[in-house]
Amino acid sequence: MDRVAILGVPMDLGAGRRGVDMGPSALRYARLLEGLEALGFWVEDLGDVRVPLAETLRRRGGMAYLEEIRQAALELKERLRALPEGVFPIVLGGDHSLSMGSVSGVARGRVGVLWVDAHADFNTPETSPSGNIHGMPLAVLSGLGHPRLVEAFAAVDPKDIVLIGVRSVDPGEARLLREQGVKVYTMHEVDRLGVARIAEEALAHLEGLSLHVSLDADVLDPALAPGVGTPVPGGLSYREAHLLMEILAESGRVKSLDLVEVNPVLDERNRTAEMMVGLALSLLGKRIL
Ligand code: B3U
Ligand code: MN
Ligand code: MN
Repeated sequence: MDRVAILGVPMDLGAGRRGVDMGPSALRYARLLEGLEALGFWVEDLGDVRVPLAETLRRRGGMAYLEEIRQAALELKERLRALPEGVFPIVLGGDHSLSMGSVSGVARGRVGVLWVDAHADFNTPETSPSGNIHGMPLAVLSGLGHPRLVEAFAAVDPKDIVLIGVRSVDPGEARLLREQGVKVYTMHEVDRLGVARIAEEALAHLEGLSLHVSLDADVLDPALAPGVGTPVPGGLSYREAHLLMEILAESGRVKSLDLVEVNPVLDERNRTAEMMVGLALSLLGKRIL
């Protein structure tokens, strides 16, 4: 039977607002494990990676949490590395800085990354307007940014990255994306081409590679997913998001998944977590008929 491992990272140190540290609980409460079992998977919840609480640290905000974030992401990386091959890991966040650990942890050789997000997360400390590390993980994975992070997590060729759903990019970040040759489908392309065409182009662009999907809840329209720290209007609809997951599932090439940036403090009756669990199930093969 196919195996899934669930691993939580209750971290909000990379975000500008508190609350995404409760994301792993909210996603579990939305019955992720039961949903996967109903699909026929053998599921093991491995619990959470240790992350210090912001209140226990004397420093406040942004880059000040660099070492704590690095340590948590490193622990995630090691735990993913230790999983037997063939186990499908689902990482529950937590802010998106954890994906430095998830992507580098699953990268056995070359990996294609599908980063599904309202933001590009391609800032460096120099280009970031906020200093928040959750705006930097994709740059770090590509080898750009703070040396303490790059030496620990650089793991992908920027040409093996496809961004989908983007609608908020900082000026220096936009320049880096262009320079590095990252493939970006903004909401403009989602509207013009449709999600089906984008999914097929993305799969062709990453031809021959195993894939990691990093799903940021804020890619969804905030009307649908209000439980996020940095909502941006004009996001993916319920139907677009599910169709994207279904087409990726059909490819049979997706080997790992992050569900990040769910903020239960800002949510309405856990609907954002429920939406994310539904998308995970579609990505793992759930069908209407
Ligand atoms: N690009 C901005 C905002 C942001 C990035 N990721 C999230 N928000 N969630 C920044 O702070 O880097
Ligand atoms: Mn993100
Ligand atoms: Mn985002």
